[in-house]
Amino acid sequence: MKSLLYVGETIMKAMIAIAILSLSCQVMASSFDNFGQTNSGAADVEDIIIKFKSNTDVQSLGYNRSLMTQSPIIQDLNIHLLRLNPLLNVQAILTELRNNPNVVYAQLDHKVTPRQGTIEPTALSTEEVSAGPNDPNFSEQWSMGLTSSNFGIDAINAWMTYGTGGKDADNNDIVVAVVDGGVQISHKDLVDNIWTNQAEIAGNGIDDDGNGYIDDMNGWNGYSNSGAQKSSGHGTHVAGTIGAKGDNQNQVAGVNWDVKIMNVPGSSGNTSVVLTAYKYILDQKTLWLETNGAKGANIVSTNSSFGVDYADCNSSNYAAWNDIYNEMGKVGILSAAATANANVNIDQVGDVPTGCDSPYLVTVTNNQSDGKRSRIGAGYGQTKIDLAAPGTNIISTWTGGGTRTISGTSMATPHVAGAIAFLNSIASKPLADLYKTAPDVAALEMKRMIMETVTPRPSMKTETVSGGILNINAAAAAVTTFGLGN
Ligand SMILES: [Ca+2]
Ligand SMILES: [Ca+2]
Ligand SMILES: [Ca+2]
Repeated sequence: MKSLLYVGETIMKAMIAIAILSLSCQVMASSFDNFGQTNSGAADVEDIIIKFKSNTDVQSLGYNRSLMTQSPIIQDLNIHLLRLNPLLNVQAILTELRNNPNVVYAQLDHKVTPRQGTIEPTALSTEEVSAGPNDPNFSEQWSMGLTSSNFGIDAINAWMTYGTGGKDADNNDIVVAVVDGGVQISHKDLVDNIWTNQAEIAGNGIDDDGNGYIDDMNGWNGYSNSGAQKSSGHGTHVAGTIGAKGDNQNQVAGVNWDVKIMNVPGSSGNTSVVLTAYKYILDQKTLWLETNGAKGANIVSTNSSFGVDYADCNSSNYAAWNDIYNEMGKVGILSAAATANANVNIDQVGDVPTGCDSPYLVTVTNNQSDGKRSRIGAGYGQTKIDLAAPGTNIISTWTGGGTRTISGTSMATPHVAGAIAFLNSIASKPLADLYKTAPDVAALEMKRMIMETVTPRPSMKTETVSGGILNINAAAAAVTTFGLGN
């Protein structure tokens, strides 16, 4: 029995060894995938995002209808989703499509994931708390202060000097689109600051305002491609940092005390879901500009706290991303984007979207209160990561009506998205006008001023483009005097 057992053990060990060998081959294959030319979302990505040069379809390019179905994602830009028959070799089809003269690009419909991390504690000084709003949890919002030992965004000084949000110099609402898991729009500290489509009537199945979207009361759901609302803790947290109502004796204060938050769920799942969400944002801003503010929404920033790790955004594999950020940029929308929650050099390993070349992205890493990049892990890159913002131990609103303290680049980025809206609310008349006459130029000027006014940090010289942490008080000095000739 003993020897038999021993033999049995030997066989068992051999089997385990074979199993481990085969497992590590699979792991090698999948990590090669991450750094290689396909995708990091792996096996579940079988659909293709395609952009045609003109309004056409794959059938007219010679593909059989039974092998490929096509549905529009952004019709105006000729961007479609192709669902392939599983018998087809996706890589071979991709290669064929990319070589077709009628195709601008073709890429896989990659998976994207939210960028949230773990939890730890910090607080504002008593002086800072007494200078700030009356919200009971404000003392926990270290990210709104700035002292020699607490590297927040200097919001308290900005609020005291310049204002606390509200409309632009031409009396227009300022809108931030939260592309996330969804915002709880009924949350008591958010409800006053939720964007509402005034010309739409809820639930009647009619596109009352004729903007192309039925029952889009507060935004658009990229998952269901409908006006149906959706909320998540993550999205609600992001929204609170951008614009929880300030000084209302309730919970927390956002970077803006008074802003309009558009709820555009669509941050996880596939790229096509994200594109559906962005399309709504692009359409609303385009309509707003075309109708001189009568319709649509004055969106100045998106918040994008999600992505694909280790992906080369500027390769043909992810071409849709730069395309959509550039299209939104043309109508004056910057996109604040969270980088990976890992200590990786994005310049080297790549990232979607923070490795993307589009100049309309503002890419954000996560700093902790001592002014260093977060020890829970946060991407960096001297050419790809624009700046840091506080993302470690951030208290904000949460689903169910309360608050929660969490960490991640997801929590850093809404400080930047909120800042873009805040800075619009106090911008000089020339800058507000530029946002209407040359919105792309205005957006890039806004980005430049944010980048040039960061709180410099020695360690961030080689880790970010700007070399520091978002400082909205210093940025406010720039935007309030923009174009005034002094
Ligand atoms: Ca509508
Ligand atoms: Ca309706
Ligand atoms: Ca509040």
